[in-house]
Amino acid sequence: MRGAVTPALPPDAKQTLEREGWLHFPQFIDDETVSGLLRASEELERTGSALVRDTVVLGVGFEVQSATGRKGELAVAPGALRKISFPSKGQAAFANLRRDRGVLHALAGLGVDAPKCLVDQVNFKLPRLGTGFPFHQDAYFVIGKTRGRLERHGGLNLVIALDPADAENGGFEVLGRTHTKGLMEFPYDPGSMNEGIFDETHRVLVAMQPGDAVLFHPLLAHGSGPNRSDRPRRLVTLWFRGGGPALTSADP
Ligand SMILES: O=C(O)CCC(=O)C(=O)O
Repeated sequence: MRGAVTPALPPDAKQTLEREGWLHFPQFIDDETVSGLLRASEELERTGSALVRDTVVLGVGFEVQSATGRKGELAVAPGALRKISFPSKGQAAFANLRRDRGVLHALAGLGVDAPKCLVDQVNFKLPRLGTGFPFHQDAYFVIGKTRGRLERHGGLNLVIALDPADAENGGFEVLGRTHTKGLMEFPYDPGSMNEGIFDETHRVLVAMQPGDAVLFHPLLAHGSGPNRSDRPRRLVTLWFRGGGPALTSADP
Protein backbone atom coordinates (compact mmCIF):
# COMPACT_ATOMS: atom_id res chain seq x y z
CA MET A 1 0.00 0.00 0.00
CA ARG A 2 1.33 3.42 -0.91
CA GLY A 3 1.43 5.99 1.87
CA ALA A 4 0.13 9.53 1.74
CA VAL A 5 3.58 11.01 1.08
CA THR A 6 4.21 11.61 -2.62
CA PRO A 7 7.73 13.02 -3.23
CA ALA A 8 11.07 11.76 -1.96
CA LEU A 9 12.99 13.75 0.63
CA PRO A 10 15.33 16.36 -0.89
CA PRO A 11 18.98 15.19 -0.65
CA ASP A 12 20.01 17.89 1.85
CA ALA A 13 16.88 17.49 4.02
CA LYS A 14 18.64 16.01 7.05
CA GLN A 15 21.38 18.64 7.10
CA THR A 16 18.86 21.48 6.74
CA LEU A 17 16.78 20.04 9.56
CA GLU A 18 19.81 19.67 11.83
CA ARG A 19 21.04 23.21 11.13
CA GLU A 20 17.77 25.19 11.02
CA GLY A 21 15.61 22.90 13.15
CA TRP A 22 12.90 22.86 10.50
CA LEU A 23 12.17 21.87 6.92
CA HIS A 24 9.41 22.94 4.51
CA PHE A 25 8.25 19.90 2.57
CA PRO A 26 5.91 20.92 -0.30
CA GLN A 27 3.20 18.38 -1.20
CA PHE A 28 4.05 16.10 1.69
CA ILE A 29 0.65 14.42 1.42
CA ASP A 30 -1.40 13.98 -1.72
CA ASP A 31 -4.66 15.77 -2.66
CA GLU A 32 -6.80 12.72 -1.93
CA THR A 33 -5.45 12.50 1.61
CA VAL A 34 -5.99 16.26 2.12
CA SER A 35 -9.61 15.91 0.94
CA GLY A 36 -10.17 12.97 3.30
CA LEU A 37 -8.77 14.96 6.24
CA LEU A 38 -10.93 17.97 5.37
CA ARG A 39 -14.05 15.78 5.27
CA ALA A 40 -13.10 14.19 8.59
CA SER A 41 -12.43 17.58 10.13
CA GLU A 42 -15.80 18.92 8.92
CA GLU A 43 -17.53 15.88 10.43
CA LEU A 44 -15.92 16.66 13.80
CA GLU A 45 -16.87 20.34 13.45
CA ARG A 46 -20.48 19.22 13.08
CA THR A 47 -20.15 17.19 16.28
CA GLY A 48 -18.89 20.31 18.05
CA SER A 49 -21.31 22.74 16.41
CA ALA A 50 -23.20 23.64 19.62
CA LEU A 51 -20.26 23.73 22.03
CA VAL A 52 -19.59 26.87 24.02
CA ARG A 53 -17.00 25.31 26.40
CA ASP A 54 -14.00 23.00 26.08
CA THR A 55 -15.42 19.46 26.02
CA VAL A 56 -14.20 15.90 25.49
CA VAL A 57 -16.50 13.75 23.34
CA LEU A 58 -15.60 10.04 23.18
CA GLY A 59 -11.90 10.74 23.63
CA VAL A 60 -11.79 13.65 21.17
CA GLY A 61 -10.93 16.98 22.83
CA PHE A 62 -12.76 20.04 21.53
CA GLU A 63 -11.19 23.37 22.54
CA VAL A 64 -13.40 26.33 21.77
CA GLN A 65 -12.18 29.65 20.41
CA SER A 66 -12.45 32.21 23.18
CA ALA A 67 -11.97 35.93 22.66
CA THR A 68 -8.46 35.79 24.18
CA GLY A 69 -7.48 32.36 22.85
CA ARG A 70 -7.11 31.06 26.40
CA LYS A 71 -8.43 27.64 27.37
CA GLY A 72 -11.36 27.32 29.74
CA GLU A 73 -13.10 30.52 28.62
CA LEU A 74 -16.41 30.75 26.79
CA ALA A 75 -16.53 30.41 23.02
CA VAL A 76 -16.94 33.57 20.97
CA ALA A 77 -19.94 31.80 19.35
CA PRO A 78 -21.46 28.31 19.69
CA GLY A 79 -19.33 25.82 17.77
CA ALA A 80 -16.39 28.21 17.23
CA LEU A 81 -13.41 25.85 17.57
CA ARG A 82 -9.74 26.59 18.13
CA LYS A 83 -8.34 23.07 18.32
CA ILE A 84 -9.35 19.42 18.30
CA SER A 85 -7.00 17.10 20.18
CA PHE A 86 -6.84 13.46 19.10
CA PRO A 87 -9.21 13.68 16.13
CA SER A 88 -7.82 10.18 15.40
CA LYS A 89 -10.10 8.85 18.15
CA GLY A 90 -13.17 9.88 16.19
CA GLN A 91 -12.15 9.86 12.54
CA ALA A 92 -10.29 7.16 10.59
CA ALA A 93 -8.61 9.67 8.24
CA PHE A 94 -6.61 11.03 11.20
CA ALA A 95 -5.96 7.56 12.65
CA ASN A 96 -4.61 6.49 9.24
CA LEU A 97 -2.35 9.52 9.02
CA ARG A 98 -0.72 8.69 12.39
CA ARG A 99 0.39 5.31 11.03
CA ASP A 100 0.79 6.21 7.39
CA ARG A 101 3.76 4.29 5.97
CA GLY A 102 4.92 7.22 3.86
CA VAL A 103 4.88 9.58 6.85
CA LEU A 104 6.69 7.06 9.08
CA HIS A 105 9.33 6.31 6.46
CA ALA A 106 9.92 10.01 5.82
CA LEU A 107 10.52 10.52 9.54
CA ALA A 108 12.84 7.50 9.68
CA GLY A 109 14.72 8.94 6.69
CA LEU A 110 15.25 12.10 8.73
CA GLY A 111 16.80 10.19 11.60
CA VAL A 112 13.85 9.27 13.86
CA ASP A 113 14.39 5.59 14.52
CA ALA A 114 11.06 3.67 14.76
CA PRO A 115 8.73 6.71 15.01
CA LYS A 116 5.79 6.54 17.39
CA CYS A 117 3.04 9.15 17.25
CA LEU A 118 2.38 10.90 20.57
CA VAL A 119 -0.13 13.56 19.62
CA ASP A 120 -2.45 14.43 16.74
CA GLN A 121 -4.46 17.60 16.54
CA VAL A 122 -6.22 19.87 14.10
CA ASN A 123 -5.99 23.60 14.67
CA PHE A 124 -8.74 25.82 13.31
CA LYS A 125 -8.07 29.44 12.84
CA LEU A 126 -11.48 30.83 12.04
CA PRO A 127 -11.78 33.78 9.63
CA ARG A 128 -11.40 37.06 11.60
CA LEU A 129 -11.91 35.18 14.91
CA GLY A 130 -8.97 32.78 15.16
CA THR A 131 -6.33 34.03 17.59
CA GLY A 132 -2.63 33.23 17.37
CA PHE A 133 -0.48 30.51 18.90
CA PRO A 134 2.27 32.17 20.95
CA PHE A 135 5.84 31.06 20.39
CA HIS A 136 6.58 27.86 22.28
CA GLN A 137 8.48 24.59 22.14
CA ASP A 138 6.31 21.48 21.87
CA ALA A 139 8.72 19.48 24.07
CA TYR A 140 7.66 21.70 26.99
CA PHE A 141 4.21 20.06 26.88
CA VAL A 142 5.59 16.51 26.84
CA ILE A 143 5.63 15.41 30.46
CA GLY A 144 6.49 12.46 32.71
CA LYS A 145 8.05 9.32 31.27
CA THR A 146 7.28 10.42 27.73
CA ARG A 147 9.61 13.44 28.16
CA GLY A 148 12.43 11.02 29.10
CA ARG A 149 11.69 8.81 26.09
CA LEU A 150 11.68 11.82 23.80
CA GLU A 151 15.06 12.94 25.19
CA ARG A 152 16.54 9.42 24.82
CA HIS A 153 15.21 8.55 21.37
CA GLY A 154 14.73 11.96 19.78
CA GLY A 155 11.64 13.00 17.89
CA LEU A 156 10.20 15.15 15.17
CA ASN A 157 6.96 17.10 14.90
CA LEU A 158 5.09 18.21 11.86
CA VAL A 159 2.31 20.46 10.75
CA ILE A 160 0.37 19.82 7.55
CA ALA A 161 -1.70 22.58 5.92
CA LEU A 162 -5.29 21.78 4.94
CA ASP A 163 -5.86 25.32 3.60
CA PRO A 164 -3.48 27.82 2.00
CA ALA A 165 -1.70 29.47 4.95
CA ASP A 166 0.03 32.85 4.71
CA ALA A 167 0.71 36.11 6.56
CA GLU A 168 -2.93 37.25 6.32
CA ASN A 169 -4.59 34.18 7.78
CA GLY A 170 -2.03 33.40 10.48
CA GLY A 171 0.48 31.19 8.69
CA PHE A 172 2.90 28.99 10.62
CA GLU A 173 6.06 30.73 11.86
CA VAL A 174 9.32 29.19 12.99
CA LEU A 175 12.19 30.68 14.98
CA GLY A 176 14.99 28.93 13.14
CA ARG A 177 17.94 27.47 15.10
CA THR A 178 16.27 27.85 18.51
CA HIS A 179 16.29 24.04 18.87
CA THR A 180 19.97 24.20 19.78
CA LYS A 181 19.42 26.28 22.93
CA GLY A 182 17.59 23.76 25.15
CA LEU A 183 14.19 23.98 26.78
CA MET A 184 12.96 27.35 28.03
CA GLU A 185 10.69 27.22 31.07
CA PHE A 186 8.16 30.05 31.14
CA PRO A 187 4.39 30.38 31.52
CA TYR A 188 2.58 29.78 28.24
CA ASP A 189 -0.13 32.40 27.77
CA PRO A 190 -2.20 32.17 24.57
CA GLY A 191 -3.28 35.75 25.26
CA SER A 192 0.15 37.02 24.07
CA MET A 193 2.62 36.06 21.30
CA ASN A 194 5.52 35.43 23.74
CA GLU A 195 7.70 37.71 21.65
CA GLY A 196 11.16 38.44 23.04
CA ILE A 197 11.57 35.12 24.88
CA PHE A 198 13.30 33.20 22.10
CA ASP A 199 15.93 34.37 19.65
CA GLU A 200 13.98 35.70 16.63
CA THR A 201 16.99 36.28 14.34
CA HIS A 202 15.95 33.43 12.05
CA ARG A 203 12.18 33.99 12.19
CA VAL A 204 10.37 32.77 9.06
CA LEU A 205 6.68 32.68 8.16
CA VAL A 206 6.39 29.60 5.97
CA ALA A 207 3.70 30.11 3.32
CA MET A 208 2.06 26.74 2.77
CA GLN A 209 -0.34 25.17 0.29
CA PRO A 210 -2.75 22.36 1.22
CA GLY A 211 -0.74 19.15 1.64
CA ASP A 212 2.53 20.96 2.42
CA ALA A 213 4.25 20.10 5.69
CA VAL A 214 6.78 21.73 7.98
CA LEU A 215 8.79 19.18 9.91
CA PHE A 216 10.60 20.46 12.99
CA HIS A 217 12.60 19.56 16.06
CA PRO A 218 10.52 19.25 19.27
CA LEU A 219 12.67 22.01 20.80
CA LEU A 220 12.22 24.46 17.93
CA ALA A 221 10.23 27.53 18.98
CA HIS A 222 7.28 28.18 16.67
CA GLY A 223 3.86 29.84 16.67
CA SER A 224 1.52 31.85 14.49
CA GLY A 225 -0.45 35.08 14.45
CA PRO A 226 -4.20 35.70 14.32
CA ASN A 227 -6.35 35.18 11.26
CA ARG A 228 -7.04 38.67 9.88
CA SER A 229 -8.56 37.35 6.65
CA ASP A 230 -11.94 36.01 5.53
CA ARG A 231 -10.39 32.60 4.84
CA PRO A 232 -10.09 29.65 7.24
CA ARG A 233 -6.65 28.26 8.14
CA ARG A 234 -6.75 24.62 9.22
CA LEU A 235 -3.55 22.83 10.15
CA VAL A 236 -2.94 19.26 11.30
CA THR A 237 -0.19 18.73 13.87
CA LEU A 238 1.51 15.41 14.66
CA TRP A 239 4.21 14.79 17.28
CA PHE A 240 6.50 11.77 17.07
CA ARG A 241 9.26 10.30 19.19
CA GLY A 242 11.74 7.58 18.24
CA GLY A 243 12.04 4.19 19.96
CA GLY A 244 8.58 2.90 18.96
CA PRO A 245 7.70 -0.34 17.14
CA ALA A 246 10.20 -1.22 14.40
CA LEU A 247 9.18 -0.27 10.88
CA THR A 248 8.90 -3.05 8.37
CA SER A 249 10.48 -2.42 4.96
CA ALA A 250 8.44 -0.24 2.60
CA ASP A 251 6.23 -1.91 0.02
CA PRO A 252 7.15 -1.16 -3.59
O1 LIG B 1 -1.60 26.18 14.41
C1 LIG B 1 -0.53 26.81 14.53
O2 LIG B 1 -0.24 27.73 13.79
C2 LIG B 1 0.45 26.47 15.60
C3 LIG B 1 0.32 25.08 16.02
C4 LIG B 1 1.05 24.79 17.27
O3 LIG B 1 2.16 25.18 17.42
C5 LIG B 1 0.44 24.02 18.32
O4 LIG B 1 -0.71 23.57 18.20
O5 LIG B 1 1.13 23.81 19.33
